[in-house]
Amino acid sequence: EFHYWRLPSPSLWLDALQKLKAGGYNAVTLYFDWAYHSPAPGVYDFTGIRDVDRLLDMAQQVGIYVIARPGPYINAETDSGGFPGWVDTLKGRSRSGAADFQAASDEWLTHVDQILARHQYTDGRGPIILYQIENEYGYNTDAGYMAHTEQLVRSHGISVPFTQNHCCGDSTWATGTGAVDIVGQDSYPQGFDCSNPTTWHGVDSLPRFRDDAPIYAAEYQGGSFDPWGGPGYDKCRQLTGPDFEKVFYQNNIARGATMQSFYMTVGGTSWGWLPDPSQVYSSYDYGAPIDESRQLTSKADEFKRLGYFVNAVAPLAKTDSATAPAPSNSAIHEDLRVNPDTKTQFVVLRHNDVTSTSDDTTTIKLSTVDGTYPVPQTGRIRLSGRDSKLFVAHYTMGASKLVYSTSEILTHATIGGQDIAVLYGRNGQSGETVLRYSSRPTVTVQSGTATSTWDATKGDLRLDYSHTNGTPIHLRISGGGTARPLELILASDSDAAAYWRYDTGSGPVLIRGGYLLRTATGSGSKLALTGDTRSAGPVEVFGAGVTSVTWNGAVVPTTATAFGSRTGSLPGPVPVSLPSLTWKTHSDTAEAGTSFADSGWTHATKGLAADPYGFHHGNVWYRGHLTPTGAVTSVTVNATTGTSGSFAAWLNGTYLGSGKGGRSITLTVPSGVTKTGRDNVLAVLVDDAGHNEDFKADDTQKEPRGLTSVTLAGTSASIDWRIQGDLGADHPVDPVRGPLNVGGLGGERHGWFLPGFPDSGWSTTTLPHSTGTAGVAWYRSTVTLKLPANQDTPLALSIADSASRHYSALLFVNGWQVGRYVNDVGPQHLFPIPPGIVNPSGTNTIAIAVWSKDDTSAGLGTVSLAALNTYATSLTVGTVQAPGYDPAIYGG
Ligand code: IPT
Repeated sequence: EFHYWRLPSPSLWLDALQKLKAGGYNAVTLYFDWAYHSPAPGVYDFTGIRDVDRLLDMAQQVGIYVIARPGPYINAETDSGGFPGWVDTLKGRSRSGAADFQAASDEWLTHVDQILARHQYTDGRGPIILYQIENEYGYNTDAGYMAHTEQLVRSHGISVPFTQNHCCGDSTWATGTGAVDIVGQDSYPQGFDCSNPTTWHGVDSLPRFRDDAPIYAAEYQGGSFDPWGGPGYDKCRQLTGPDFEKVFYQNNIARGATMQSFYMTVGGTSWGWLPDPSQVYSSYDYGAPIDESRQLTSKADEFKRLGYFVNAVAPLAKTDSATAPAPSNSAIHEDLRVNPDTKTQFVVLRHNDVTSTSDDTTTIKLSTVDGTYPVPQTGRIRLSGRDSKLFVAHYTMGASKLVYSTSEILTHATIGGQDIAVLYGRNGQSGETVLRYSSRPTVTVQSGTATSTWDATKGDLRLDYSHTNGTPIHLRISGGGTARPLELILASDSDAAAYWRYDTGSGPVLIRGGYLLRTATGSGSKLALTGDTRSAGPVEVFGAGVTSVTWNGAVVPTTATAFGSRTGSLPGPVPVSLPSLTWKTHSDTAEAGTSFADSGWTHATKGLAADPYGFHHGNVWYRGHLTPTGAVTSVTVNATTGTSGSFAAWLNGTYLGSGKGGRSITLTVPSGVTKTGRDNVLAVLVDDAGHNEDFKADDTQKEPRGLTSVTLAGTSASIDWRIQGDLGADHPVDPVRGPLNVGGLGGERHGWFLPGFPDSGWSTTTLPHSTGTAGVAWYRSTVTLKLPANQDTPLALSIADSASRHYSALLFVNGWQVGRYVNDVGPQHLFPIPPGIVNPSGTNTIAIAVWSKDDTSAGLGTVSLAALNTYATSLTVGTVQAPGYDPAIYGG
């Protein structure tokens, strides 16, 4: 799973897709977020950062299939689960056949299907192979709505099979009205609490919902989200680390799954007001194999080992469950699957209790058409701690016949008159591979150590060896009646993950080295490679007849090896240095004062909730006018904001205090503040942190946002309210950054976050800084970058401060709200900024709106730019064009 809408820089979509493809994936599931495209009824945008046509073209170019998931409901820890703000104001129940909702949903699907229909595999025109209707639609279901939606989508020319991802609730959509073609199961066996990252739960089952459809793990846990105040994504990455991947994903194969999608595979950013408030903060890194700043983690290595195997060993696509004799060690569980056509066997071993961390060894018994074997014949199979192994037996591996191996298969290919197979195992553990020949073959151990034993009766060549980090064993086996020699590479897990396989127009190539191989194009003796390096280092190339290699356009001198490959070296990146930041500041609490003119604000005639006025995202100001006859002694305020949201109140410009959303608070009014018999202004700033999801289709996303109640002590005067939110409301003045970028702070309405805003009148300051006054203050920095060309340098804004200071902040880079920081809650302190948003060789504008909750700790800690890494790359990144400050729009 990858979310283009969590990466607002289209060039980087190609980066993500290339990393998926290179990492062994043959397909990607994509949610399409309705709210991201539609600020108002009838208004849809599919341009720029919303250009999904371009995204699907990229998928086609990269050669990766797409499972499209356009909702209309998507959940996804995003505001309203993907419903636009305007949809939350409809009367009829969402995700039902209620006329108003149905019409809205039809409108979205009509727009998005028009694009999706152009990219279908069934028409030979694109990558889309499947289309998901709705999302985890199990509770409160309406079969009429489901059936209607399917009919509508078909009428839009969508011809690929329909899927649904069952999670819970009664309806599975396997049969009856509204049934889909392929029902998958969503499963997150580790849950979403990353605070105990070594605590595992048991394995789960994967049901087959329909006899005529594959077993589909529609969303299988690829990481976990993390809430405000949570333990952070490093812990999530540990909870769902390579050991978890290995055990659980191989178990899915053992259960018969032939489709598995991993949620999330590419982390992202819930930039602007995309986050669903109760589940996530700005980072949607998810502890995923590819992290929020698009870097490959050790989890990507495990996916690669799995993906390369799935792609290389075709008989895996059609297997039946079979009964295996019990392993010698009763702590070990064995699953067996057999391909009914080829009789190839797949053995999956794990601990009975997958949470067990014990170090166990076992032998197993294999019975295949090649005979019956105690496996291994020397030594034992080891499962050291939380581990799983998937062995293949009776398999035609190119021109060779694999009887069995206790090493796992990464990949194999016929390249230039020889077969190459890469098998791997844990560092320090032994392996045994048996191949069958009609006569004794010639075995040459070219590097490392292995022993070979020939059994003339059976025709078995048995190889025994140990997997060792840093020293892959190379064996050449020729003769023996086979059509081609086999170059067998026996590597450790991590050395195996260093290989890249690519199928070019002139056949497969296998490359070892580099950080990432993006493309490989072969023509005759020439092989053109593009990719990334983190440092200079060696490269090895297996390619049929290849004598000349280029890397990112430059010739790489290479020499031939005894293995049939060529080796050379690749250049690395140059170091990056970043300037320190200088700051200007200005306060932004005019809206709280008595002299502020609010006559242009919307009169709150429809109640206090913000959504009915079109203010769906971000901060909202309220100004209430009252004429009390006696002194107001206290004000009791409540606001519904979503978790992590807060509010603050002022009377006649005097700060009364603040509260947390959803909790009523009584704020004392100091004496002398009330002006009896005259106009008084009670100003309240509310931080609407976003709408809930609608997981059970019961309209929980419609919980109102904004002020919910205000009562006064000391007076019975009524309050006449006016409300102010983001400029343009549901017709945002900046359609490029779109409806989720800004709210209604004065500085947001006046363009203080934008490049080009004239801040010359602001005061110069340094960070950390104390303002001494609760309320909102802005900080701006203009910084010139000179990042090295042809390098991918993921940058981040880094904020540090003592958690004893009570403030939150909106972080803008070049006008884009890249994150929301809550100093006293955390845990996020590092906010990645995607290339394309950053100007790598010129001026960049950082603007931070800080909302301090008390006078004593008001201000901002230290803020710096950090380079998370740098890679020499072939990736080219286009600047994301977006408007700067325009006095005609923001000057009023
Ligand atoms: C499942 C949702 O389908 C997906 O959108 C996302 O929210 C995911 O969970 C969690 O990140 S719902 C879950 C309860 C199975």
